Amino acid sequence: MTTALKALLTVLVCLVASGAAIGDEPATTAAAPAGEAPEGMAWIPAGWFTMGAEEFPDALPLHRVSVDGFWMDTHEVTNAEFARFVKETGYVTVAERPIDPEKFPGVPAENLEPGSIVFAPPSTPVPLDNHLRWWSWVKGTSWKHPEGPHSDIVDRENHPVVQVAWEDAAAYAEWAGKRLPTEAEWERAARGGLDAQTYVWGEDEPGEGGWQANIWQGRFPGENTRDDGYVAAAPVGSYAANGFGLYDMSGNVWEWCADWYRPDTYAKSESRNPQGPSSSYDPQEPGIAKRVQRGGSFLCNDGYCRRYVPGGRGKGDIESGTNHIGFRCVKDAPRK
Ligand SMILES: [Ca+2]
Ligand SMILES: [Ca+2]
Repeated sequence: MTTALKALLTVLVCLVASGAAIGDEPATTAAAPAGEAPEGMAWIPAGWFTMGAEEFPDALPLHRVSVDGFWMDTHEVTNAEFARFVKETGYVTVAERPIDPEKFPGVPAENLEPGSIVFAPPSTPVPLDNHLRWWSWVKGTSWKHPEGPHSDIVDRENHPVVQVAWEDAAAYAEWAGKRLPTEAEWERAARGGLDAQTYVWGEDEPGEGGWQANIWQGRFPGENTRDDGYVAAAPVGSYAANGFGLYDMSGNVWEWCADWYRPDTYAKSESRNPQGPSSSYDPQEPGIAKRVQRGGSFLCNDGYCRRYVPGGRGKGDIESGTNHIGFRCVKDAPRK
C-alpha cells in the first residue's frame, strides 16, 4: 500500500469514528455535552450507521441512518430500580391489574385473574413451529413473581426487571425523567461504534474466546447447557460492555423501544432520527398492537432465534410482558 493511500484511509477511518460527513451525509456532532454524565448512563455520540441485517426480511433494506447524541442507561433497568419507582409512585403494572371481562366475552371469571406469560420448557424435544409449546399463561405472575406466584425476586435485586408491559416501561421512564429509545437509537447504541458488524462485539463467533453475552446454548427449548454461566437472566453487567460502555445490548432480556412495529418499516424510513411508523401492523397477528423490542434474550440461540444480533428486530404485544422482556431508558442532552 502506498503511503498516500494509507494516509487517505486513516482520514476516512477518523471521519467515521467522529461521525463527520461522508459523501452527501451531513456532519454530526460526536462530542458529549459538558459536565458529568447522568448516573448510570453513557453518552452515545451522534453519527451515521448502517441499520438493518441481511439475515432477517423485516430488517431490510440495509440503509444509512443518523441519530443525534443521547444518554443511555448502561444496563437494563433492575428489580431494585423498578422497586424504587413502585414504592414512590404506587404504580401497579399491567400484569397485576384485573382483566377487563368486556375484552374477553364468554371467558369464565376465574380465567380473568391477573397474570402473565412464563417460559415453561418441555422435557422432551419438540418441533419449533409453535411457541405455545414453551410459553404458558400463569395466574399471579408479575414483576415481583416473574416465573409464577411461587417465585420471587429475593436476591435478584441486580437482575433486570421483567414481566413489564410497554406502558409499564414507559411509565418508569417518565418517572425517571427519561424516555424509551427509538429503535434507531437503540441499534446505533448497540453497535457500539462498529459499523455493519454482525455482533455487538464485532465478527467473532458467539463463545469464541469466552462468552460475550447471555444467550442459550444447547438444543432449544428443552436443553440448556448453560455454557455461558446462566440458564435464565443474569445480573446486569455480567458480560463485557460494548464500545459505548453499554452492557447486555445482546441477550439477557429483550428491551422495549418506543417505536410501533411493522415489518416494512425500513422500506419507508427517514434517514435522520427516524421515529418509526405511526401505527403497528404484524401480518402474523394483525389484530394485536405491537411495539419493537430489541437485543434478544437468554432464550436466543442460532438454532431458533438469532435476533440477539444488533440488526435483529423483535416485536411484542404492548399489553404483555414475559419473563425475558425488560427495558432500559435514554435521555436527551440539555438543549443549548
Ligand atoms: Ca445463558
Ligand atoms: Ca438486553
